[in-house]
Amino acid sequence: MAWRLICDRGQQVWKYLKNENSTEIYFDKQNLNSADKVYRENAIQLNYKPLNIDESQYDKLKIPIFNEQLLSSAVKSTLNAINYYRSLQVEDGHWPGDYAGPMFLLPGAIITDYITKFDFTEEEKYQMIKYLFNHQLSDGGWGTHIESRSTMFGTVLNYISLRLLGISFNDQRIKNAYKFIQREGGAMYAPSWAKFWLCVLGVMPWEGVNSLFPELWLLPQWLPFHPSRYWCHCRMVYLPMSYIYAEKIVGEISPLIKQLRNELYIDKYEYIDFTKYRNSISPLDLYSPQTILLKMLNFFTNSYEHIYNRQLRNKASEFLISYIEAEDEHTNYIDIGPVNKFLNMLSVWHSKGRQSKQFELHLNRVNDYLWLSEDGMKIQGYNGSQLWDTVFSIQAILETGLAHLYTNSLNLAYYYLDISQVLEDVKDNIKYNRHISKGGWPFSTRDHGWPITDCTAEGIKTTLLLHEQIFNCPRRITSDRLEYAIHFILSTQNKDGGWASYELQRSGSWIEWLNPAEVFKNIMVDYSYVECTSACVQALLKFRLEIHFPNHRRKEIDIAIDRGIKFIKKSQRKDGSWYGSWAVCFTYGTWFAIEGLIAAGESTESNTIKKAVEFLLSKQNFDGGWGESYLSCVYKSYIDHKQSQVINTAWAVLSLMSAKADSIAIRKGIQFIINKQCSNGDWNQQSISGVFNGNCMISYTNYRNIFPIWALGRFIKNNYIQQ
Ligand code: LAN
Repeated sequence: MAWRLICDRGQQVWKYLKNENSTEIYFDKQNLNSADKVYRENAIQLNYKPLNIDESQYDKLKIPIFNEQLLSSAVKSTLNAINYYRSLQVEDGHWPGDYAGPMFLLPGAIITDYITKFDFTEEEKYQMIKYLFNHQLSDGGWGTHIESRSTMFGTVLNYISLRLLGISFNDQRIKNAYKFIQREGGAMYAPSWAKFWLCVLGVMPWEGVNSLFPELWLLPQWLPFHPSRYWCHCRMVYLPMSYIYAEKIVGEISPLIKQLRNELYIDKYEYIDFTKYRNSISPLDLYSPQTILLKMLNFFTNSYEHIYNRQLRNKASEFLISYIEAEDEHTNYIDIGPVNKFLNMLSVWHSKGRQSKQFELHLNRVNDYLWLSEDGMKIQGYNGSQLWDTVFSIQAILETGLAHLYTNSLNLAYYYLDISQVLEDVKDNIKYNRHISKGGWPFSTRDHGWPITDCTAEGIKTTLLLHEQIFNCPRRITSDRLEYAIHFILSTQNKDGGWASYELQRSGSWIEWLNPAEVFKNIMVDYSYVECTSACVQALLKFRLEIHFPNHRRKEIDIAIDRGIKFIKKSQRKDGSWYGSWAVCFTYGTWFAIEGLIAAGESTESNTIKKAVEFLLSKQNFDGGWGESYLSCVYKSYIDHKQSQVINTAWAVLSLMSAKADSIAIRKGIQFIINKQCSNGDWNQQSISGVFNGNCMISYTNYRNIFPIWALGRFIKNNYIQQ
């Protein structure tokens, strides 16, 4: 195969090797979620060693064999599964995987490429075109993410991307997309995040968007609506957007741009009064409508745009660009996510120039976001999910009680934990509204460096587990590093007792009234989440048990745990479930809640647990599995998937085992997981399982291995101990 993934301390870069044959890998249009075949087939070819499982091997491994069939097949299935999965681990210890899914990210990269002429390679462009066509739907449009129905957000941006990549207007597939856009009334019905890109590209005048009021950043920080209080993702996206808006950056108006102006609208471009359409949005896209309050504020800021003071605007621009540069430096030019990555890059191009050192540094970290799968090349939702997949993989393998068989793999994974912990706060953290970082773990790599509450919690848990369970563990993650991690966790607990994702909640939830993004919910501040809270509580509990730290901040930890548990209980829904904000959906949230509660000593007879168990049991399908549609996340109520999903089943079964629930339901679930396994130890990729902001899905490719292994492992361990 001509493409290889090269990894270095978590950084993932796809390289095209000119001398090797390129083979196209088949993309199954039935299942729009990526199965990550390119990486996996490469890795399996290089690393896979067949595992000869016969009954006598179990004796050697000192696993008791019972006459009982299910247990025996569970053991077989687990060994086969780990044998396959460990071949996917790379030398720096992490498990790479496709972390894409959103369909509005690649356009940002392509538009930035077109304007700044940084030039993706021909091979990359070829794969991007393949990706975009692979995800075009039968009505000619594209969704907001790979499994969604067509939206204007997806269609307008991806249409433009293909045109910029050189696809002709006469191409039938482009014509179909063109018709879709025309049917929906033209590109002025795309949401504000798409309109922003249209303005930058020069296919919509800047009057087409509401004012971003760049001076907002100069107001005093104590104001409850000051941007420094927003959720870090929202803050870091609106930061470069405000700069670009202040400077009204527009790329060169080439003949192609002029053509696009004629393709995107129904009326002639010159005759359209774009100010009228600032708030227009297709019903296909509308998820979080603009409030009356926001519309009123827009009225004022739009009016201010006619009379603004040039000096003040310059001051705002200067402040914004220095803030953008600080974010670039803090993250080694990766930036917090793929949206601000390209917006920052464009800002730096404008302020420092194409030949500047800063632009060069940006260019070096573009590839961190690219991923290649059988569906083509895409921009991922983050620079990878390295740490997150690794901590879960470790826990899944350890759960089987077979750590002694996998010491190499676990030692390598420990190495990744070691090199990815953040050991310093960022420079001028207070000036740039950054919480402390020291001791925290990020979701991806240390170079990225934004620490996250639950990633830190899982980092602590797995470090302690490995210290306990790997023979001769080098213990490079020293006590003081763990104490800093605990300090990070204690410093991020919210007033409501829960934990948010990156930082403390810095303003009230009323601020959601000002959310300008019609396609996302709950983006304005960092709220407490059941998943993050449960992970943090579990980490504190595990740390408290350690003989090395018997009294370290004992009182504070005790109180933090109590408050966390209260938050979890308070957020249980009437039907006994918990809403999961970061994966699909109630099975995920409920799994986290149950694990946290049980770890904290909640009785399995308590009402809270009993109701949760009842909820899960009521959702089990006839085939023994559980299956939740991603629409559960969107509509915040349980929606069945057509088919049982292995990942949902694993979460449900793990929860039921923790809650010591009905063993028949558990056995049926385990049987379902085993039945679904492929002969090489893998599971087929089913529907997409991650989500953010209620409305956008994201792939977690390794979940299809991690969670079945974890569930099977717990099943074996439970039965092993009991008999
Ligand atoms: C993530 C990925 C990780 C995820 C967990 C750690 C799993 C979660 O428990 C807390 C929230 C967090 C950190 C999270 C938040 C939202 C992110 C960053 C993402 C889903 C990855 C991509 C997404 C980001 C917002 C995508 C860029 C799009 C914008 C709307 C800015």
